[in-house]
Amino acid sequence: MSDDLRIAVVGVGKMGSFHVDSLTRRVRGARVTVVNDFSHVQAEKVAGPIGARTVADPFEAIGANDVEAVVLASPGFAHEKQVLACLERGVPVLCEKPLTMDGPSSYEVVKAQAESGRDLIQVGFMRRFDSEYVALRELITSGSVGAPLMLHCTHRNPNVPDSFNSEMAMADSVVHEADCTRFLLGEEVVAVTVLRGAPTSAAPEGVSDPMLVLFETESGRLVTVESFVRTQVAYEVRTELVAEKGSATIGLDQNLVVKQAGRWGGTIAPDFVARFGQAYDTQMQRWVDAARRGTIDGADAWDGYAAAAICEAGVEAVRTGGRVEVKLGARP
Ligand code: ISE
Repeated sequence: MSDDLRIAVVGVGKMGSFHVDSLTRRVRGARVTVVNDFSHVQAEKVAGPIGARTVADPFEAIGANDVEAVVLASPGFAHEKQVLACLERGVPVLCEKPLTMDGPSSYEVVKAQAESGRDLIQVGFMRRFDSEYVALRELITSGSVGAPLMLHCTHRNPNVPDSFNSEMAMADSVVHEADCTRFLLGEEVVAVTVLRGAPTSAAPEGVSDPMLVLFETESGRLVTVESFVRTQVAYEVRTELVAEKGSATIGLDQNLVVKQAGRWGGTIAPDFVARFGQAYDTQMQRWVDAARRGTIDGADAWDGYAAAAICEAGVEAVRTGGRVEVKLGARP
């Protein structure tokens, strides 16, 4: 349709090409017009079948005349300058996590957006759109299980590249629980402690995998996170809420239990795209609808900043093995 929102997708690796597919086949009211990737071959492979054009420079893609909104799925270290370029041009941007690589640079982005006077930045914390997380949040806000006291989170990946060390597990994986804690409990995280336990033999020398992370919130609630990225089994993300008058668990992979030929069982998701595909698509539709109205609908720049600050403290806790406080600047 001619009034479709015209979108540039910057970075078309696993996540970016999923977003292109989502925008092309499942999301209404949008069209990918420009594709950028540091690999020209990859950009062509993704752009060709949908009739989009490729642009070699990400900033040229952000500034193009046939682009009204931007999806950033480039590597995290590239986000800061690219997000600021979107702000400068005044186009809505859906930026994959992390917003930037550390708290101070994310805070600069928060301030730059406040100065621009428009909410243009949404951060891709897709679990906020997953039906189970939404149901858990509704359960908490309904008050039917009483005040929330603790969360116990499990975050397991079947495998990751050898370069994925303990710091990356914090910044790339546990960042989701940092956001979910804030989303579910509605308060800031004030301290992070990390316990590095016995590692799996699948982990490279010196890498603590699994590790146990503890978040403390403003009101003193505790959140445990088991981060284990080399289980060699499947993708498992669970959260148990412990409240004053009840508890609730999500992520049990129990939607389809099959009984067949003397066996009983179900399937488990192999990776995060399989587990959170619905959440990614819903997030994209809501972002497109909001961008067409000139706003956002999901995690904002402040949420991206808070998660970055929590992970920065978490990375220090990984290195020092101690308790590290999270320091947040004032909300502009
Ligand atoms: C990946 O980048 C994600 O965002 C996934 O949701 C997470 O489970 C995985 O550990 C990360 O590497």
